Amino acid sequence: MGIERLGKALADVVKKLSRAAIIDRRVVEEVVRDIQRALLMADVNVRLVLELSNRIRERALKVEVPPGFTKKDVVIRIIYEELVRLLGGEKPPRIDIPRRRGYTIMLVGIQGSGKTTSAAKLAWFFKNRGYKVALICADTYRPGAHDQLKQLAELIEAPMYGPKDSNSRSPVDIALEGVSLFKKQGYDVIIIDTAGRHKDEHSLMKEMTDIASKIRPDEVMLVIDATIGQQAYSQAKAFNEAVKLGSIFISKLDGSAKGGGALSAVAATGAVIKFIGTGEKVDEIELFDPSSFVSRLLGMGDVRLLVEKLRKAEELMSPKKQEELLRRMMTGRFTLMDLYDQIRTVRRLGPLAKLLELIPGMAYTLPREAMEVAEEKFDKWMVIMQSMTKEELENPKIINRSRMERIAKGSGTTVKDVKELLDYYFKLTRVYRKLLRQSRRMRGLDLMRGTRKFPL
Ligand SMILES: Nc1nc2c(ncn2[C@@H]2O[C@H](COP(=O)(O)OP(=O)(O)O)[C@@H](O)[C@H]2O)c(=O)[nH]1
Ligand SMILES: [Mg+2]
Repeated sequence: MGIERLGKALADVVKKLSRAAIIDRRVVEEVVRDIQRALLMADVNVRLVLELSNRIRERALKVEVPPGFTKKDVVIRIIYEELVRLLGGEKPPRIDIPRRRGYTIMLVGIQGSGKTTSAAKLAWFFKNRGYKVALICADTYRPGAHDQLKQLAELIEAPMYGPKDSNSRSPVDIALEGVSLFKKQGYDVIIIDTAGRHKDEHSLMKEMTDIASKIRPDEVMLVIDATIGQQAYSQAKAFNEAVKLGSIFISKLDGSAKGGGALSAVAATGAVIKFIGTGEKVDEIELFDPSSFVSRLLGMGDVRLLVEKLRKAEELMSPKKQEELLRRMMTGRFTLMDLYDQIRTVRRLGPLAKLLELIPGMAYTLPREAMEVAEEKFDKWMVIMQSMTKEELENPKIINRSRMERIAKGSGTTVKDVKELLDYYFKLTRVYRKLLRQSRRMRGLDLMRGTRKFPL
């Protein structure tokens, strides 16, 4: 099953979810089974599928849906986050190789996985970023290996080391000579291409171990073919046992490539995917970005935006945030600045009416009909507050008639508008104080930890 099919299968899961009236254990189980099926058909390793689906199940059963969102949104987020997490987290890997130190990258992988092509791609990539790059051919096994890399090296105008007639030489010696030569010449990045086929797997792995222990490369990069399916897991594991892998290059992630192999290779090794190859040409290389990979997988362009919004909403209703707010209110330190922050956060989140209840006390101070015009009003208030001085925002009591006139003029509003905002602010602080007295009387502050709304 190709990567598009996996995406479609996951999208179907999500669709099914949105039809469900409630998310109970039965629905979650069904969804988890569908996800498992989709991942297995995409060649993701069985153990990994179980691990992933267990985590998704566990989180989905505990789901809490912030106002303004649907259960579907929250479950998409869980699937997205678990997949991204597996792939090494949200940030794309950083390429910050030091200059002039001869940073060595040793490529490993079986015959045909794309090592030689990827070596040239990497050289092209780093050269384009201003690095001095050199290549070494330590594949003494396959006839023609030398010429293939030589041609590519000429194409990108990088030097290449390696004897043409190499089958009498040891790959360890060739690699050692090449590295010492290029280090002396002050190259920044030295890329070593290796063999991928031997009489048996054991002798191949031994050769890799030998080269790595002599060269001590800064980074061993596994090149793995995205189209090989279930074998990806055992292949990656075998190489990782022979030489500790630092990173992964997924080749052939173009066309009908399977996505699951990539996931499995990561799971088998704990190494991060740094690059993907998307074609046969030397410039068809991309830095791997886990979140865009997973977004593509889920077939939804805006999944990242959704996750972002959900996180903000959650932060707003987090007990910690509410408690902090309570403290500020309690000590009379809830200022217009705080109000401004709150309104701005809420306006960024989108549909307002449903989100209003995220702000403690807000729903009690605004009458029903006010909710409907609140969006417009909030925008106006933000403009008004932008025309205030820092001093006025921190200490609204000083805003007298003449200040009001200045603020109204500066914000293109009327004194009546400014007064309305201030009335609202003072009303809000009064409500806060009252709520506080009540809640303290009723349960004490500690009991409010973890509650979403005020215990009225
Ligand atoms: N479509 C596609 N083909 C690739 C990619 N990388 C390598 N290949 C092809 O895969 C085949 C094997 O590549 P090669 O670099 O010789 O693999 P090696 O044996 O590991 O050195 C060649 O035909 C390459 O053109 C890729 O990202 N996309
Ligand atoms: Mg090769």
